[in-house]
Formats: sequence, C-alpha cells, structure tokens
Amino acid sequence: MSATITLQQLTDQLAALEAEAEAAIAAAAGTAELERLRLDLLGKKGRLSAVLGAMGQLPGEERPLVGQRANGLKEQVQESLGARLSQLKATALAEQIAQERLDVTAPSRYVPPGHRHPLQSTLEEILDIFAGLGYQMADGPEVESDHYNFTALNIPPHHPARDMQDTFYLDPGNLVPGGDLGERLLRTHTSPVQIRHLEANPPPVRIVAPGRVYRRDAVDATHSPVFHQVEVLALDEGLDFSHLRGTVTTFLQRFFGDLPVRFRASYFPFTEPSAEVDVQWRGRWLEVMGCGMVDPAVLEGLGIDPERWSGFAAGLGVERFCMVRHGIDDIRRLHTSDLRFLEQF
Ligand code: 2NL
Repeated sequence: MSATITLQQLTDQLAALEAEAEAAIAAAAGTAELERLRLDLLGKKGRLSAVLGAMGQLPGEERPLVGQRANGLKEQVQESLGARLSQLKATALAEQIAQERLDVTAPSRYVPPGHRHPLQSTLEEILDIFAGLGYQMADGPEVESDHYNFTALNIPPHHPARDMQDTFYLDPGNLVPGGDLGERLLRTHTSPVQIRHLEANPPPVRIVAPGRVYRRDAVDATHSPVFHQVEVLALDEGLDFSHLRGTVTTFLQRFFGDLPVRFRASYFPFTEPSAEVDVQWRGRWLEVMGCGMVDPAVLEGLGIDPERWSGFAAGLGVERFCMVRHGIDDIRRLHTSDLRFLEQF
C-alpha cells in the first residue's frame, strides 16, 4: 500500500481534532453528552484512534512525532472532559440547592401513635400529687392471704366483707355451709400492701399503694369486679386528724381544682375515727374517698406501739376519680376499649 497521507496532513488533523474537541467539550450541556463525546474522541473506534491508525502510513522516523502529539492530545482531552464534568456537576448541584426549599413553618404531618388510657393518666396524676407530698410508692401481690387482706386489718372473722358473696376465694378448700373459706383470695383492697410494707419497714412511713383490686360485684354502670385503688398511709409520731384532713383536702383540691371538700363521719374496721370525703363538683356533693386514723388494733397487730406512733390512711377508686373528672357515666366505658370513646381523651 502506497503512502496516502503525509506528516503535515496528520498534524493538521490532530490540530483540527483538538480545536473541535475543546469546542465540543466546552459546549456539552450534560454528563450524558460528555460521555458520548468521550467515546467519540477517545474510544477504541474514536477519532483519535483513527488518527493513530493512519500513523502506520507514515515513514518509521516520522511516527514518533505524531505519536507524541496524539498522546499529548489524549491527555489534554481527558483533562478537559474531567474539568467539564466537575463543572456540570457543580452547576447541577447549585441548581438543586437553589430549587430545594425546606419550609420550616409548614404544618407538622406527625401522627401520634396513640395516647394514654384515661384511667392510666388519672392514676398517674394521683400518684404525682402524692409524690409531691413526699410519699413513696409501694406494691405487693394481687393474690393475697386471708391474713393480710382481712385479719391484719382488724376485719373480724365474720365480717360481711369476708363473705363468699363479696370476695373471690381461689381455693375454698373444705367448703361446707358455715365452714372455712379458702386461705388464698384476690385482694379486695391494696391495704395488704401497706401491712406488708409496715412489717418490713419501721415508721415513720409515708406510702401510696396503687393497684388492681377484686370484688364479687355484679357489673353495672358504677360497679366492676376488677377496679383500681390507691391507698395512702402516713405513720409517724404526733399525727392526728388535722394532718389527715389537710393532706386529703390538699390532694383533692390539686386533683379537682379549688372546690369545697367535706368530711362525714363513717366507719371502717381498720380506722378510728373514720370519715368519707365529698367534693362539691359542678354544684353537687360527690363522695370520692374514705379515710381515717389507723386503728390502734392494726398497729398492735404489727408490733408497733400505738402510744408512740399514730397515722392516717385513705383509700380511693381510680375509676371513680376518672369518671367524675371526665363526666363519664358508665364504668364499663373504661374497660371496653372502644376507640371512638378513648380517642376523646
Ligand atoms: C375507700 C376507703 C380506706 C384505708 C382505706 C387503711 C390501710 C391501713 C390501715 C388503715 Cl394499712 N387503713 N386503709 C383506710 C380508710 C379508708 O379506703 O373508700 N376505699 C375505696
């Protein structure tokens, strides 16, 4: 094959390619176009390869001149491609940043996953108030013995509260008419928690005992066989009824607001004197809790000297507090998990 191309022609071609390449790279509008250019210029079947291929037609001594020039151009084009790519990326990023706006004043799309049950929030509020008055929390078993639930609380053997009609016995044993009731039962109040606490901790004591309690009641608008109680106990030197009155009044006014509170004489086997407490809520007197000075017989049963130590105790139903506070007319609403009801709180 005769020489069809001269050194001059190839050098001119390289110079033309250089000018064309630089112009095209500078004009490339996007990264895709840049990649097309790279293949067209530097690819195996690209323009530079074509020039290098034609180099074979030159005499041997002229080839290195063109080779050097071609390699220089290759590097130059690679560099230009890289620089233009960085430029395009920077422009694209600047454009994206200019367009993307975060509106920090936009309304929240947060959807709460749920919320506390009204009974739970009522319980927490009650406990918070007593925590603020310096009371510690105590707890104990729901399955109790006859001793802790009744005997230690000065509830006599044939008291009606001990009746099968009122208490869930777990193992009635040799149950015969007038015979023994079982030893184990579901606690009917949280008082046994306080008895156990006093056995393990010497006075002075200030505790609240919240928890589930069980009574054999037929279900109606105001009764449930399972409900929640909070009992309060303070035992110290020199406590008298005025401390009881002040504590209970403060608690009730913190919970319900600053409304009238009255104490009516009542009776519990474990307190003497005893009282029921009413609050005037929306113009009507409502009974909300019971209380009294711990009966000395209860202290003696625990080996605590009633001449030195005295105390007061109180008990309340959490469901009742919740119902009064929220104007709920049926206790069953608190236990049926109807979201249309619960979502109101
Ligand atoms: C009520 C009334 C009351 C007590 C609970 C108590 C506990 C001990 C000693 C003496 Cl360890 N008393 N608890 C006292 C008076 C009333 O509850 O109506 N509960 C729902």
